[in-house]
Amino acid sequence: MSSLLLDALRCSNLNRPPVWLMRQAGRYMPQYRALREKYSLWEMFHHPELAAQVTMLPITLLDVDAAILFSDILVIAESLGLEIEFPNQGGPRVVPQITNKEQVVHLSILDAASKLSYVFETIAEVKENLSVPLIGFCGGPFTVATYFIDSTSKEQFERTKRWMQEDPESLHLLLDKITTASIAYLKEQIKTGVQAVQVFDSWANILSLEDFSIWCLPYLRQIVDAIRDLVPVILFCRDSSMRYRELAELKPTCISLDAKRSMSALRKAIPESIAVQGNIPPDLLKSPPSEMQRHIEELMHSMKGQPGFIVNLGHGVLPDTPFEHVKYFIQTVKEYPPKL
Ligand code: 1CP
Repeated sequence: MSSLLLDALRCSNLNRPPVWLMRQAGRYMPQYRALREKYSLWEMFHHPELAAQVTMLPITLLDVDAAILFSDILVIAESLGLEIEFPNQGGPRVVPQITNKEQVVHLSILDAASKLSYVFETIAEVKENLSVPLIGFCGGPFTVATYFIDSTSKEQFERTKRWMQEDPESLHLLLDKITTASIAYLKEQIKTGVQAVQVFDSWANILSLEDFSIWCLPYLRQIVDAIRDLVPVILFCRDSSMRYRELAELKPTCISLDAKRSMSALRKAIPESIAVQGNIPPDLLKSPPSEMQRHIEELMHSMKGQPGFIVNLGHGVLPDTPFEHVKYFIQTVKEYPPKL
C-alpha cells in the first residue's frame, strides 16, 4: 500500500507531508461529545462498533492522512488480569492498584493478547471502510506502570518513585511483564491490520536523563526491536525534543517531537534515516486562523523537500480547542503552499 504516511515513515515521500493529530478523536469534536453523552468511555473502548465509529470520525470530518485506533494505553491492564475504570473526574484507574512484589509475581502474561479481542474486532471493522493507513499503539511500559502503581495520586508519582528506590528488582519485573504483554498486543494488532504503531511513553519526562535510561529506554528498545521489521514504529514521549538523541539510538522508524525546539533544527540533529513527526504546539489550534496560518507556513517552509516529515502536534489536541480551528489547520497544511 502506498500512502503519504507510509512513504514519509520510510523517508521516501516526494509529495506534500502527511498530517494527522494525536487525540484526533476527542472532546473538541461535537460528534464525539454527542456519543459521550450516551456512552461511558469504558463502553466506547469495549464495543467494537462504537470504537470503530469514533476512529472514523476524524477521517470523515477532517480528511486527515491517517487513522489512529480509538482505544487507550491502559487496556493492556486487562490483558494482565486487571480492570480499568474511567471515572468522570480525574484520570483512568487500574484496579486493583499494584503496590507490592507479590502482586507483580502473580500477574500472568500467558496468552496476554487474547483478552483484548474487542480491540482486534475494532481494527477489523475499521479496516473495512478505511482508505488511509491505520495506526495502532501501546503505552511505553514505564508510563503504563505509573498508572498501575500511582493511580489517582499520579501527579506526584510518589509510589512509583519510592518503589524505584526501595525494590528496583520487582519494578523491573513489572516493566518486563508489561513489555512482553505489549509486544504480544502490538503483534496481534498488526496481524489484524494496523500498518504502523506508535508507542506513547508520555510520562518519561518525570525522570532524570539517567533514570530515563534505566526505566524507559531498555523496554522501549525491546518493543522497537520486536516490531520494527513488521511495521514502522513511531516513538513519542513528553520532552522528546530534549531526549531525541537517546530515542534515536533505539533506531525507531520515526520520532514524534514536542514543540520545545524548532523542527528544522531537530531534523538536522536526528539521523536522516529516522523520520520526524510533530511539532505544532497544541495551544496554537486555539489561536486565530491568521496566527495558525503564519505558524504553519513557517514550519512547512522550513521543512520543504524533507522526505521523512509528518505534520502533527507536539502533544494531543486540547479538549477545549474549537472544532472549526482544527478543520482549518488540517486544510491549511494540506493546501500548502497557498495559492496566490
Ligand atoms: O471523553 C474523554 O474523556 C476522553 C478522554 C480519553 C480519550 C479520547 C481517554 C481517557 N483516552 C482516550 C483515547 C486515547 N488515549 C487515544 C485514542 C486515539 C487518539 O485519537 O489519539 C490514545 C492514543 C490514548 C493514549 C493515552 N491514554 C495516553 C498517551 C497519549 C498522551 O496523550 O500522552 C495517555 C497518557 C492515556 C491515559 C489517559 N486516558 C484518558 C485520559 C484522560 C488519560 C490521561 C490522564 C492523565 O493525564 O493521566
